[in-house]
Amino acid sequence: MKEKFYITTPIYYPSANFHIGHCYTTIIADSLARYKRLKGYDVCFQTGTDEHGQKIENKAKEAGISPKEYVDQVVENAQDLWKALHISYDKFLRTTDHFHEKAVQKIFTKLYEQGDIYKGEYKGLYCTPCESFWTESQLVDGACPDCGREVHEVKEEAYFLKLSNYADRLVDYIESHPEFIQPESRKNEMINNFIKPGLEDLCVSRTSFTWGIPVPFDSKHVVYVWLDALSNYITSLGYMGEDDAELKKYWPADLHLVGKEITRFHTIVWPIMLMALDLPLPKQVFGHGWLVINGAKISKSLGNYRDPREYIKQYGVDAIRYFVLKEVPFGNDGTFSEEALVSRINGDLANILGNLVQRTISMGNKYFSGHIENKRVAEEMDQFLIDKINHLDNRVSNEMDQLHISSAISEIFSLLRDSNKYIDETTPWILAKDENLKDRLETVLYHLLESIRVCACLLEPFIPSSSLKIKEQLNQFDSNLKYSESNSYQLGKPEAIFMRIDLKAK
Ligand code: ME8
Repeated sequence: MKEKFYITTPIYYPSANFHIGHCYTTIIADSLARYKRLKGYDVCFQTGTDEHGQKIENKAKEAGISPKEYVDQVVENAQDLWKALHISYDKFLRTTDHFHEKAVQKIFTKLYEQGDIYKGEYKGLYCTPCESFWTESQLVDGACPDCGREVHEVKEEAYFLKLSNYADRLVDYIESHPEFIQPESRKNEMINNFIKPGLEDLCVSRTSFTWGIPVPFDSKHVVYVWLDALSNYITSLGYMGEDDAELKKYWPADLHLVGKEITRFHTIVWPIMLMALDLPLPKQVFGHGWLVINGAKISKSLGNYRDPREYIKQYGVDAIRYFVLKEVPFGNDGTFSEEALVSRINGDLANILGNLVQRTISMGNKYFSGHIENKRVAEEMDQFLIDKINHLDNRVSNEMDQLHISSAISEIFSLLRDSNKYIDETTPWILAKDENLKDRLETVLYHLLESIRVCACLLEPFIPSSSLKIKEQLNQFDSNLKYSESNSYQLGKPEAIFMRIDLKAK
C-alpha cells in the first residue's frame, strides 16, 4: 500500500485583493504535494477559504450585500488565482460548506458536554482584522501585536475553551516531539512567550455579530472563527460527518504549512482542541516567514500591491513559482522585487535550463534528425555526469525531507550546470565534423538527454508546465529518476522554454 501524505495550507480569508505574499504558502504546499506524488505517496493536499467572522460581515455590509453573497463572489477569486498558479489541491473546503458547519457544531457540543468548554463572561481587547483577542500586556504600543491596528474593548457573555487544563500536556508533547513545531526558533517563541507564562482560557463564542456558525444549544452565540477555521483540517476528512474513511486514512496531518503570524493558533489552540477531542496531533506545523516588498508586508494600503495574475501574465507562472521557491530561504522573510525576479529568470531559467534544453534538442535534430540512441562510445569524463544523474534523486530527497526546497532546486541546477559544461568539454560541433566520430557524438547527446530527462522529472513539483514542455520535446513521459542505458529518443522541435528578459526594455 502507498504511504499517505496529508498536507494543508491555511484556509484563506476570501478577498478580492490577494497579493503575491498570499501565493507563497500555497506555492510551497503545492510543490511539496507534487513532490510526494512523484515519490509515489498517496497525497491529500487541502486548501480552502475561511468565510465567517466579523471582518467578512463588515465587508459585506460595506458592499451592501449579504455575507453569503459576498463570500460567494470572492471565493471564485481564490479558486481562479490557484488555477493560474497551477495549484494541484485535492480538496477545497469552504467553512460555509454545510457539512463543515454541522461538524463544527458537533465538535462544540462535544467539548461543552465533556467540560472542556464552559460559559463565562468575556472582557477584553479584540482585533477585528486578525479576529484575535489580546490582553493589555500583549499589546504593542496599545495596538494589535500582529498587525499594529487598533483593538477595541468587548464585554459579553461567552463560552471558553479550557486551554489551561492542557498546558502541561502540550509542553510535554512539544518537548518530546522536536519536529512538531518548525523552524526551531518558532518553537522556543511558543513555549517561552505564550505557554510558560500561563495560558488563559480562550473565548470561543461571540454575541456581537451573527455571521458565524450558531452554537447549537445557545443560538445567540456564534462559534469563534478560529475554532471554526481550525476544525477544517478534520471536517474535510469526514470527522463528525457521515463517512470518516478519509479521516482514518489521512489523519494525523503530516504537515500544516502556515505563516509565522498564525503559528500560535496552530501550535497551541489546535493541538489542545485535538487533545480534547482525543485525536492524534499533526506531525508537523511549519511557520514560514513573509514575502516582503521594500521591507514591508505586502498590502493594498501600502501601495506595493499588484494582482499576482499581472506578474503571471508578464513573466509566466513558472517564473513566479520558481522565484518564490528558490529565492526565499524557507522559514525566513524574503524580499520580492521584479529586478530579483528577472535576474532569476535570466540567470537560472533562461541561461542554465533553457539554454541546455535548446542546445541539446537542436543538435539532436540537426545531426540525427531527432532520433538518438545510446551508441555506448563512452569516455572517462562521461562517468562523472552519469554518477551525478544517478545521485540526483537522493540528493533532492534529502533536502526535500527537511523542507529545504531552495537547496533541492540548487541540486537540480548543479546537474544542469554540469551538463552545460559537458557540452563545452565534449564539443559536439567538432565531433560532428568527423564521420568516424558519429557514434561518439550520438553517445554524448544521449547522455545529455538523460540528464535533461531526469532533471525535467525532478523539476515537475516546482515548475510543472515547463517540465511538461521539456518532456514533450524529449517525447519521454515516464518518471524513472535514474540514468537509463537504453532509452530511445525521437525528439520534437526545439522550443524556447524561458526567454531572457530585458527589464530596461519594458
Ligand atoms: O490567516 N508573505 O488567512 P489569511 C507570506 N484565515 N505569506 C503571507 C503573506 C506574505 N506577505 N501574507 C499572507 C488566515 N500570507 C486565516 C487562516 S487557518 C485555520 C486560518 C499567508 O488569508 C499567511 O501567513 O490572512 C497565511 O499563511 C496565509 O497567507 C493565509 O492568510
